[in-house]
Amino acid sequence: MPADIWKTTACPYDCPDACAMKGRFNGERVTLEPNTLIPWSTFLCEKGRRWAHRAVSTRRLQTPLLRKGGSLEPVSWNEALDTWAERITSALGRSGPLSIFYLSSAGSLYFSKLLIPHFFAALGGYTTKKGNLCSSAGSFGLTETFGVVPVSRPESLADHAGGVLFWGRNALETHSHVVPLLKKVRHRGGEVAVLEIRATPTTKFSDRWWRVNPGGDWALAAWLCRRVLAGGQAAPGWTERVTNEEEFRASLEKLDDGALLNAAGLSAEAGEEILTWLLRFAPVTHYPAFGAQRYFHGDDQFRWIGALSVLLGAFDHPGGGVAFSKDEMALFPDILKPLQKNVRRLPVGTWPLDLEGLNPPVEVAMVSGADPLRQNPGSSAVRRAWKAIPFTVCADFVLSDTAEASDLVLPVTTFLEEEGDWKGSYWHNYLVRSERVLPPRGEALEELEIYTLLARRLGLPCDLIALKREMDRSMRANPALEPLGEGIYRWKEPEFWSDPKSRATLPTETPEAKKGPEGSLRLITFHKKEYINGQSWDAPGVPSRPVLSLNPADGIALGLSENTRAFAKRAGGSEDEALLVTLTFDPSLGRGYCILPQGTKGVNLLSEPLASPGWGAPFAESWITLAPAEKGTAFSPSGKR
Ligand SMILES: Nc1nc2c(c(=O)[nH]1)N[C@H]1C(S)=C(S)[C@@H](COP(=O)(O)OP(=O)(O)OC[C@H]3O[C@@H](n4cnc5c(=O)[nH]c(N)nc54)[C@H](O)[C@@H]3O)O[C@H]1N2
Ligand SMILES: Nc1nc2c(c(=O)[nH]1)N[C@H]1C(S)=C(S)[C@@H](COP(=O)(O)OP(=O)(O)OC[C@H]3O[C@@H](n4cnc5c(=O)[nH]c(N)nc54)[C@H](O)[C@@H]3O)O[C@H]1N2
Ligand SMILES: [Mo]
Repeated sequence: MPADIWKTTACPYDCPDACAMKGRFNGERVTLEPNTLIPWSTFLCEKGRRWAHRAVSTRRLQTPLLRKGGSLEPVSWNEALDTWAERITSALGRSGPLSIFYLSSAGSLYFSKLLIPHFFAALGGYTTKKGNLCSSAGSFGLTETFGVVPVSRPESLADHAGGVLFWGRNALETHSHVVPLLKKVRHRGGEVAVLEIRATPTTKFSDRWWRVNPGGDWALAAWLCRRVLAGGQAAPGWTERVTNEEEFRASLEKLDDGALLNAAGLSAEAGEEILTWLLRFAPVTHYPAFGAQRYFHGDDQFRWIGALSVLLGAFDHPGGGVAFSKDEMALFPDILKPLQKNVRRLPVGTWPLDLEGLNPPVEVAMVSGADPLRQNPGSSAVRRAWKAIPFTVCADFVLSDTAEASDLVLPVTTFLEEEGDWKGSYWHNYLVRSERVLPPRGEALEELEIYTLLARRLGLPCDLIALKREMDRSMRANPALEPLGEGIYRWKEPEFWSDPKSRATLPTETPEAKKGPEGSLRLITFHKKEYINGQSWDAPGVPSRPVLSLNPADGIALGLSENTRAFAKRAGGSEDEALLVTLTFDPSLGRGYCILPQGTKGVNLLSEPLASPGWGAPFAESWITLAPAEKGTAFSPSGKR
């Protein structure tokens, strides 16, 4: 096959690695390969490679589906759009634009998704979410400390870091293209270390790992700050960049070393070992996890990690800062940002509870690139809220949990069937302009076209396809982007740490530790290598019954045996919310908590719908009880599927 039929594309996932790909289609099969014009796109991981099968999968939605007499029936686009437009018109007439609810999330991070709200701006307003399920708490804490979520460039870490400290980040599974960077640090004589609540592929890869209590990172960081100052080991220039040195010192003085180590779950010896390691491998890049900010005090976790990095010379030595995340759409053209007028926002973690009694009420809800019935905390509350909305619409390319429960399901194209969209990264500094690899499947339409057709039916002036062309033109003309060929661009993104204007305001308060009810275990859910978020439908080897692990001593204390089935239930939740799990014992875990992979059906029955500061979803503020599920038990909840 001639080389010129390879098209440029990029993996759409909410994954930092944002790999550039080459794709081609022979009329039957899609072939994907990594595009190494982005030097980090060295290979395609298993979940990314699967797009070749996903694109042509028989599981793809082929036609719109409309709920008729209880079940979803295939209908024409005309019927789908007419019904939808009618429901919107009557809701607008009764309750105004705030009765229209739009929910988007992390299904695809292509730039074009940011254009959809133009439709809602044309409606005159809408209701939507505030915060996101992913990074809100940590980003909030970092912004409070540094004024922004600080940008680090992977090239500077690769060239300058003496060590990398992962604060829980399970990079070997969730960010695997960072490995060459880690190897470069090691090649210079540096080390990689991890603070974790459990053994992971990342702890196995690393040179050192220490176990901390869930949510205990802030306390370790605060203890280290005290030790560094007491020992005169702080970087000489740290005070010049700090706006509140006196207050910070005063608040550190009030803290108690024993209480901090206890909250961190570490011995004084382990603390000293960590300090010695940090000083030996300075400058160390602090690389916190999304997992480490899924607590009520997720913001404080990152404030204190930020403070420690400043004391250890984040501003003095390249490679010494915090690397978490950044805005992958930072270059989305400002003039194409939709107008945000008359927008009502509900916290992403609690909207299902907040909908009740809301005035004006939500009458029509539409979801795009999101599966709240699987991925939001508190699945039973989400399901109840979704069912209570008079008309619900879900755009997806497969029948997600949310699609299955909606009144109208719209089949969308995947990125592989779309032309001229853009994808950035929340880790590296390259962007991709993607091309169409294959024609749309079945009757699937591009989401922007669907909303444009709907706007036309409603008589609204809103052409999203035209806006996308404008976005593409504007991106191509952006002087900040250096074209490397084949639709791959490099952005010399300014780095926070090397900017002489950068400042930090260090934390002066410490959080309270939350405790669960007697006899319950804290539940920590984590991401898996094999699939991303809730998109597990085509991942091989996912067990039909989720596997929950706990410390063997907790298992024995609760009268549970390994490799048996158990019902897991939210402490205080009802029996019909229980989830049937397989139990395993994991001695790498501490006492009082248990772990379960996220992203399969039913897992979020066990999490609490809550909002943390910064409008994050604190999934780890969930406590569960476990009961053996012997044969013949009367306790047989619906969650067992
Ligand atoms: N218990 C627990 N729950 C969690 C987490 C956890 O750690 N524990 N993690 C949270 C985190 S970090 C995140 S980011 C969220 C992610 O959860 P969501 O934001 O819901 O993301 P996904 O599950 O990846 O995808 C949602 C849907 O988008 C669809 N989709 C993909 N591409 C497109 C597209 O181009 N258009 C449309 N219309 N649909 C598309 C997919 O098929 C899928 O059904 O989950 C959160 N939920
Ligand atoms: N293959 C794959 N890649 C992904 C994803 C995926 O689902 N699959 N999801 C993508 C998305 S949306 C996101 S947000 C990122 C998530 O990337 P990560 O942050 O790596 O993922 P998590 O699994 O949420 O959390 C990482 C680790 O934090 C640990 N942890 C939990 N609580 C604490 C704590 O209090 N302190 C410390 N030190 N550690 C703690 C958990 O045990 C877990 O191993 O990955 C992205 N990449
Ligand atoms: Mo995420």
